[in-house]
Amino acid sequence: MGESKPRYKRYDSPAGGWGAAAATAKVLLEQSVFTKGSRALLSMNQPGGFKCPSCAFPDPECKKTLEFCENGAKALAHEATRFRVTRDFFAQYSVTALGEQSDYWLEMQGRLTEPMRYDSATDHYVPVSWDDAFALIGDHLRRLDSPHHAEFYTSGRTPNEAAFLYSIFVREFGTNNFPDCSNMCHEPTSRGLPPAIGVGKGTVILEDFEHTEAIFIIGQNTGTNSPRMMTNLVEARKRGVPIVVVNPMPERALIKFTEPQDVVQMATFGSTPIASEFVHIRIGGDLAFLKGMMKVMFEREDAGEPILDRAFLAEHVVGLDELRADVMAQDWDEIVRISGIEEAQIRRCAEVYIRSKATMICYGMGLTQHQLSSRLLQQVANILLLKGNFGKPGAGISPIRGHSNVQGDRTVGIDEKPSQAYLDRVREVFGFEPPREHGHHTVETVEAMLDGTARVFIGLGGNFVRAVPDTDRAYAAMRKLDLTVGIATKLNRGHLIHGKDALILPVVARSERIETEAGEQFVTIEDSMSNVTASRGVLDPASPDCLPEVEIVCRMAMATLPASKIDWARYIHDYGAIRDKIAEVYPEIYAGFAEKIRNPKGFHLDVAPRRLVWKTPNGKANMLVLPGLDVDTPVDDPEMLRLATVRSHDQFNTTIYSYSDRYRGVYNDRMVLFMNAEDRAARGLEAGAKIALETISGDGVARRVDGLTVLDYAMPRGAVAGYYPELNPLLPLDHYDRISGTPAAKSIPVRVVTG
Ligand SMILES: Nc1nc2c(c(=O)[nH]1)N[C@H]1C(S)=C(S)[C@@H](COP(=O)(O)OP(=O)(O)OC[C@H]3O[C@@H](n4cnc5c(=O)[nH]c(N)nc54)[C@H](O)[C@@H]3O)O[C@H]1N2
Ligand SMILES: Nc1nc2c(c(=O)[nH]1)N[C@H]1C(S)=C(S)[C@@H](COP(=O)(O)OP(=O)(O)OC[C@H]3O[C@@H](n4cnc5c(=O)[nH]c(N)nc54)[C@H](O)[C@@H]3O)O[C@H]1N2
Ligand SMILES: [Mo]
Repeated sequence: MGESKPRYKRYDSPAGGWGAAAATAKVLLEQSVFTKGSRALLSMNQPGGFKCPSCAFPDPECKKTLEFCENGAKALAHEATRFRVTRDFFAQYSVTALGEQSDYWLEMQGRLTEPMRYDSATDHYVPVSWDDAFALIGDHLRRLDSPHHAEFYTSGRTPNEAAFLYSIFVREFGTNNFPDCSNMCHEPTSRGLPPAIGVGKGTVILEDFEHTEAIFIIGQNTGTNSPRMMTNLVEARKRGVPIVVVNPMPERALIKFTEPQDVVQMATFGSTPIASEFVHIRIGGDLAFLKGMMKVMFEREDAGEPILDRAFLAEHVVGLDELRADVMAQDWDEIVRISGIEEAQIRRCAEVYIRSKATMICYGMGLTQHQLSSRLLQQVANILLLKGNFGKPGAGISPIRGHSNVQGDRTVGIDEKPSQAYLDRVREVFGFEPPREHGHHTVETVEAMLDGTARVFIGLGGNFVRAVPDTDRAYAAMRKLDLTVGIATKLNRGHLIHGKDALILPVVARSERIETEAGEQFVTIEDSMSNVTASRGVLDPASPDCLPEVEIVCRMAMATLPASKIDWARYIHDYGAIRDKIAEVYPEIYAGFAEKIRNPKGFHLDVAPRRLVWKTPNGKANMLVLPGLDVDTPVDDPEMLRLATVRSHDQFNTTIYSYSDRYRGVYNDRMVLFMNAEDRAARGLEAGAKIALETISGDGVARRVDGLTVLDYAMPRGAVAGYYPELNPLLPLDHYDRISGTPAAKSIPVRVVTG
């Protein structure tokens, strides 16, 4: 397991293929669920089955009986595991002893089985009844001087029904403090795009892959983090569609991929090259690259070529002249210097874009985790608008979301800055006056913990302390609280870094059946392309003492708000009644929910720009200008390197499946730093040297991570990468995008220190 010797060996084969098949078999065996897991895999993402608990990419229309995805299989195997964390386990280990174990070890202990309460006298978690657990939560919440002193976190695996009720419960309690994993993820999409195109979601649907003429994939590691999308990319490539990949790391699956469903490729060890053009961008160089492409377009238009979609621009768009002036003012030398890309390659990419009559731009954390990410995404919208790439097949903007229901949670009310119109609907439908002032996002939540105003933290899923920036400060912040509650499937660090009182509440997982008095219930999920589908678990719950998330939310509400007029007791049993309320609060998109969800393929929520309707204040698509070429504050220090914290192929966020990262050639080690060999040599380091990294920041806090092994890797000069969450101690809390609140986890200014 974790203790094998580190090995580093370049991976030159295509991604996918037999390696992926072998990895799937291995994880099912490791979790002792070969038969059960394989059976469950057959109903994953099938009509009548459950939705994959891993990523948010939609299902390919049930074309194949088993849509093979190695990382979906890992997520399922870890959820369906035979291993259990019981009361005996907690009796054996004190919380201090557990705190010394690795994240990987904690994960491998298996599923949580009964509610536990922290006992400070013994430093152990001890069993507690569900009734007492809810009473404790109610007591703490009712005792607060203000409802704003509690923080209600959501992670994106929570289904719509539970998230919706949670948003109503917390608002009736009296606050909009909804820190959310989305605040660390695609929040720049949710906040940056609405002023531009009127909606904070993607406009592309799966069918668009069949009509597109060019695909750009910017800052997203598809083969690892949304592997189902590889099928669409392979199909597009086979049709001859150009794919431009923009990334500081030459991610293996985006270079060459063997489709595990393709019998011929598998048998002949064949593969499909994915990227037709690989753009080896410097970290944070995307704004310069995009402006470079737009400059080519304006230059050629000025020279008399009809490049822009003039009719579309005239009818739908405001701000063309301002955008043009900004782009034309940029100097080619600066564009090349900051992007790290030669002018000739930028011109080639522009040519791909200009020639295509329908282009989609897909992006991930490489674009969203910078200090100016929200405004950077507005530039992505700008370039699409220039050629009218909205409202037609094969075109549009496509944020590749993270957690399987992170988009859905936001749609049904998990939002620290709710609109007044939405709050009015809540008042009409539920008959209480919701709080009107904005609540805390993730960074503000940590700040409120640090300054002592936050007293209670409730985590509906997730692993907050491990996911947020500034690990050491976050731990200290969490330990100041009066109560911390972890509603979870698995034991994680967040349960061990806790408040004076602490609860661990185990839930029924996505792949498991939910039986209530009213019979079997299903939940619903919204994927990254706004499709809403039903999810029905097929396995037995990990333990009879696990509760569904819906019931936990209802019983927290009943224990906290005894005078509430809302029929929480009914919602515990009848999920259809919850969906009826969702339809009442969101009639525009959810009218007829009960009827529509009967379609085994689900239904698509309206995304107005697909119809060329712009829900912006002026009713138009707006080209918004971001001056300059930098998306992160420049740092004047010759030693400075930009650090991107990324995921390995064998983790799901803070859950570590193994210490290896096959496609990047790293085995049995996560404490590595990917660096350009010349940057290494310039620092007088040998390949494989052990170093420490220190953050460069002006706030007087020392941030350092020791014990990193330097690996020569095809990184651009000045750019380094390493793994999240191990490197989160280097990420300063105030290094974030001011519009969205998203920590700039892809651009931490660091320097190497030795000794
Ligand atoms: N198996 C698995 N699936 C997952 C997850 C997981 O952990 N494991 N996590 C889920 C979640 S919550 C999310 S949000 C998504 C995350 O999926 P991704 O968005 O793919 O996330 P990351 O691995 O953080 O990094 C994305 C890519 O950004 C590149 N990058 C770094 N800096 C820059 C830059 O400045 N510019 C550009 N253009 N690229 C840059 C990195 O090299 C990397 O390839 O995946 C989801 N799916
Ligand atoms: N430095 C750096 N930091 C980052 C990132 C980065 O790229 N770099 N990425 C950010 C991103 S994109 C995200 S989304 C966040 C992720 O932050 P979180 O969503 O908070 O973290 P996860 O690791 O996904 O949460 C894992 C835990 O969720 C619980 N869980 C799993 N399934 C279920 C379920 O069905 N129900 C419930 N109730 N609980 C469940 C398990 O107990 C598990 O331990 O991290 C962010 N932090
Ligand atoms: Mo995410």
